Amino acid sequence: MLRLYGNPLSPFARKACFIAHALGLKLEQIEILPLSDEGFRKVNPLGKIPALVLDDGTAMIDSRVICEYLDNVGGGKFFPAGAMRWKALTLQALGDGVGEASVVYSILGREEPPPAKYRTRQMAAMLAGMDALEHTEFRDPPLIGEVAVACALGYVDFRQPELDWRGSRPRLAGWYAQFCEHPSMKATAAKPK
Ligand SMILES: N[C@@H](CCC(=O)N[C@@H](CS)C(=O)NCC(=O)O)C(=O)O
Repeated sequence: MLRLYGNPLSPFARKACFIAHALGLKLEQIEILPLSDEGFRKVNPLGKIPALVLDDGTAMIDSRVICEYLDNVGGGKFFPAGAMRWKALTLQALGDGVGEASVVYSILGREEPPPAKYRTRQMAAMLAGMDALEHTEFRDPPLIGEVAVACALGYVDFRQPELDWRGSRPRLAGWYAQFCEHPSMKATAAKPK
């Protein structure tokens, strides 16, 4: 059994859950909040989710490694070979970067007072990243890049609902609305508690 430490809200954990769902792989999901779980460092010394633990105790960390491993064991096609690979990995890095900026922006917002300069930098990364995505040709069927972008946008909607990113990015908004219909997006959407 594959054990995934994650949280339904994390855009990075969602990537792994999306790939597993799309490939019909079963994951035992262990829900944690990494910032308040010091014991989790035994699994991932960095204290970040997601982390995947195999039957033999091997731990894998970072969604990029975990997603590629799941794709490999599930016989998937989310990580292509050849020239397409670098495009897909670059798009994954861009999507993850938007997600990471959104995560950090929201964590910094909880500080008193919020560090304005560093938050502004995260917001700038988020907005410029989405500007670049407005001009991206997305693939169908999706590769890992498309999955990363969609998980990041879902997280931005959750954490920064006031951000009208769709207004000036109609192509990205249209693509995302359509991608949300993917069965694995529906299956991995965080449910309100
Ligand atoms: N590059 C990592 C990023 C993972 C990450 O930043 N996860 C966040 C949750 S969304 C986390 O665990 N944060 C806790 C911390 O930074 O201490 C990945 O792709 O897995």
